[in-house]
Amino acid sequence: MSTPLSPVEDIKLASRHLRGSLVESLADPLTGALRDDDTQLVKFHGIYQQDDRDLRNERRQQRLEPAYQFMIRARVPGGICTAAQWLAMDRIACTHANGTMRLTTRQTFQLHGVIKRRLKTTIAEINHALLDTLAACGDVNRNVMCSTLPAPVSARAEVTAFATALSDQLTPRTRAYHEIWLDQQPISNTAEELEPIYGDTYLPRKFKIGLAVPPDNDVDIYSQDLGFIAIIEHGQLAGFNVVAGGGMGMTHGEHATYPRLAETLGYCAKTEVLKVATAVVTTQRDFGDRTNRKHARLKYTVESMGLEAFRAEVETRAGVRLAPARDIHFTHTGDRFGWHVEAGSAHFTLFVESGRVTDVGAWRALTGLREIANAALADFHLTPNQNVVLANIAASNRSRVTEILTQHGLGTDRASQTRQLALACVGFPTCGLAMAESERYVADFVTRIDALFSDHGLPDAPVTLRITGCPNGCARPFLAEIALVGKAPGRYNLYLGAAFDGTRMNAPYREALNETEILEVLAPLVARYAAERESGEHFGDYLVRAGHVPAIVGGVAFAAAAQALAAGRGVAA
Ligand code: SRM
Ligand code: SF4
Repeated sequence: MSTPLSPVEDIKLASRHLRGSLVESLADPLTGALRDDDTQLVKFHGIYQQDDRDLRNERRQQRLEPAYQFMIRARVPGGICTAAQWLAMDRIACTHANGTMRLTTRQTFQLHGVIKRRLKTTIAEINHALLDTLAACGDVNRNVMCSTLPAPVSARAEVTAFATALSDQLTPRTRAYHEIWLDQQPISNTAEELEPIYGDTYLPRKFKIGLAVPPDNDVDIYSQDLGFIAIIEHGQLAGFNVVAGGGMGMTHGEHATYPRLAETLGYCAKTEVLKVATAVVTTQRDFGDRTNRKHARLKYTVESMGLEAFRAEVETRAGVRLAPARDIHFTHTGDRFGWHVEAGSAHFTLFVESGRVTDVGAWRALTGLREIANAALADFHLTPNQNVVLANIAASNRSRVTEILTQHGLGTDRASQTRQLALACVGFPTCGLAMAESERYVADFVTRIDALFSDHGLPDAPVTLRITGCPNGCARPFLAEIALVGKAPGRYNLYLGAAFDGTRMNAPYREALNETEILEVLAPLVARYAAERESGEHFGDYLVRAGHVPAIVGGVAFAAAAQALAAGRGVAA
């Protein structure tokens, strides 16, 4: 007997291209929630149903339904946004959401706390600002990421244009979004509507694409389902190395799930990018596992098929023979902060702790950035690491931008390098999957780590540190030199030893530690690093070289290391 399809497959199939009963769900005045099946479908429209977890117990005691609210995620290919769009999102956040904007690890905006009866207006207003939310979530290609860091100007613009082209090519064709949120005329026969790339049941699972421009690995290219690494020769974009099969998510204790780095398929010319991407997507559509959503990402498809068979399938479908990959060299993950001047215009990368654009005390990012946008002094490029680049600032406006930043407490006292590099996912109180604090904890934890390195004579050592509230991996924790992954309130699994340039994952090191225990475990390692490191050697590289953790190659090896640790067999270095 064949394994039944996952229930989400039935919901997608019956949905008439993502319509379901969303119109009826939205109109129901008796509940702040959507019907169960519609909570799955609404993700494809860029919306998640959530409830405020800080209020859960209180509401339960009062016999009230949970405080239902919605998270809305925009689609912003490459994170490129105009001042007018920034202003619109700011206004929408303050009118319909919780008054903050959340910049995400995939270069877009999330709004939290939108209640059901404001959903439609909110989505319509986002569209009015020439942004949308279609396919920001769901079993489709998500927001396409692209390096925001300086590179030869014309080549960078060309790479960014590919982010938009890939996004356009892989956007679902259903008119459901326009009918439900934008009141456009329903089509007369949905049975005749075509989804030429996805088909009626879309992909088995979410799908993610990124484009990187070496030596910057700000998009964490090896964490993507599909990555294009720009090959720039003499200042011109020649083509791309193609990598596939990356992903971060796993489940604690389920060793058939694991994070995995993408592997190299080969090199393609610029003209072949869309063909190759479409072939990878349709291969995943047809070969991906639709029975078990925990085994449905492309990384498991590549693992099951084997890289050679996967590459052959993609080449056949694309009608493209991939050439041997070109040499590439990455130097770092994360963003480069402060001013960069190139070709007559200036760019300022602003550190935004955990991507939360708000006003807190003297740090008034919401108001300061609003003032810059109001005066149209810059474009706003959202980075892959929850920060924002104020881009294309005319030379004559530079001093005015500096003045506004200073007046709002932005960019004057530089945060430590570790703080600037740190990532934390959203976690509590909105994420329904969080097991421990992340965004609300990271600032304090970085202070402890900075103190630890300082105590050992290493003030301001650049260390990549990432915290997530659960092992789904939204802040790409398995690519950090130090990662905390939530296990239970106040308890984290500790992972150590990823490469600073994002080319090697970390290794499972200890389980379910509280903060005191984490710092006790780290202290002797930091002491040894301070004493034994080679010139310029990063913490993660040292931990591997000195044999404190193994160099993990591949997702299966990661899972084996996690299993050994859970079974009490320790860390095999
Ligand atoms: Fe994520 C689910 C937030 C990037 C892997 N992610 C979620 C949800 C929607 C929780 C849920 O399903 O109910 C979180 C909403 C929290 C909230 O309250 O806002 C959430 N993910 C985020 C964001 C906002 C984290 C952030 O702090 O910036 C990021 C939004 C990205 C975007 O703009 O599109 C975000 N999520 C990621 C990344 C990083 C990336 O894509 O580069 C990953 C790891 C890479 C990957 O996909 O493998 C990631 N999110 C997941 C997973 C695990 C998927 C898996 O293969 O197992 C889930 C859970 C799921 O899909 O079942 C998840
Ligand atoms: Fe939520 Fe887990 Fe993602 Fe954090 S990593 S936002 S806790 S799903």
